[in-house]
Amino acid sequence: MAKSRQCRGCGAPLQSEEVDNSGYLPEHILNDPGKALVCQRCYRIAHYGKDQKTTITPDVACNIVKSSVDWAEAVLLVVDLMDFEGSLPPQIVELLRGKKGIALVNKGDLLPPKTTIIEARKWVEAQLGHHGLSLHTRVISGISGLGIRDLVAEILKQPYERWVVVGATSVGKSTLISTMLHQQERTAGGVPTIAKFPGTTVEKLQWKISNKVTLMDTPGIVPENRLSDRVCVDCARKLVPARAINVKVYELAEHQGLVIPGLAAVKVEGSAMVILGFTASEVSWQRANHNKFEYWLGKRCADCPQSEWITHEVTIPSHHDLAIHGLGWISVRRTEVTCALTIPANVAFSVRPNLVGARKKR
Ligand SMILES: Nc1nc2c(ncn2[C@@H]2O[C@H](COP(=O)(O)OP(=O)(O)OP(=O)(O)O)[C@@H](O)[C@H]2O)c(=O)[nH]1
Ligand SMILES: [Mg+2]
Ligand SMILES: [Zn+2]
Ligand SMILES: [Zn+2]
Repeated sequence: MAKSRQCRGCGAPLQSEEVDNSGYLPEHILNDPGKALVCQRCYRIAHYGKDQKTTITPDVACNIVKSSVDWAEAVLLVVDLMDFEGSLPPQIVELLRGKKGIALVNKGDLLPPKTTIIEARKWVEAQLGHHGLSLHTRVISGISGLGIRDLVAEILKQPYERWVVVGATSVGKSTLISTMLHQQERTAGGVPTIAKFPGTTVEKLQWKISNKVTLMDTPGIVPENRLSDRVCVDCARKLVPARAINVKVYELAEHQGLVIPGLAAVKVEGSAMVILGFTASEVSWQRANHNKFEYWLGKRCADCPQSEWITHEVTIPSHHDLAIHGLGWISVRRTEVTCALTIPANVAFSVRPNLVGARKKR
């Protein structure tokens, strides 16, 4: 039996008994020693971009990450700049306390040109500091290659040989490793599988980026309160940040607010004002009259788990964002705004200093 062999894309132990389980490969391929071994699911993702449900549960993912962190001498923590709070769940913060390593703020290519990389790095460093993590921080892009050469140089200079790449699902851990392997011309053994929906990597999997340094790819930790993890596979694909940031300025008259149909609504109180709406995925905010909110919220996908709506009273100070984990954010500038935020019951939100645009003078 070839049970000890792993899929080179997602890490699953290869098997030819259960078609619907991870690591499946038809027997004649599995027993062919000459073939590059990737499981059927990875093959379909890579060749047809097919959305294939994950087979890993959040508990199993968390245990795999724990043992990988124990194995490693240093960590590469990956967070998604477009969903910072949603991609830094408390389990990760706990796991990494006291660990040596580097925090990587991925998807830097999606930043609007006016927000500099240095600004974004400082913003993230301050936010990480609030969580008690004082890791050296770099803004990168696994897709465009931004900052990757410098990152590899920094890793190779360190005395550590075993590095683990950790983070929430869909933040771009496997994309980062793949880009490093390409830059180091070490793709002969394949590259990790990348997909637009969460739960792609299902086991730990080692990759060498130099003769000395091994990187461990790991399954994503599943944040408990991120909208993109609370929807069906099709909707998850639409919500993962992968596009240039979409910023729109909305002039709201009295009795108007912003909605993302079927997902969220922000009812703004008070007279006319200007609000900015941000997303970096396939959905976007739209302006709506208060009396149409129910109609827009009712446009839910029938395949998604239907949790109840909860309305939160939120005050957003001037120059702050209201970020809905796994969805997007709105931003106010000169005036404080009070609003009623309606989102599914199991989704979290944060109020934070604004990421994009002029900062409040302190
Ligand atoms: N725009 C942009 N998209 C990115 C970047 N890195 C990753 N992505 C996209 O984010 C999605 C998830 O990427 P993966 O590398 O599979 O993420 P992961 O962290 O390995 O996910 P899991 O294995 O599910 O935990 C894919 O659609 C990628 O194309 C980046 O730097 N910029
Ligand atoms: Mg992955
Ligand atoms: Zn696979
Ligand atoms: Zn859905």
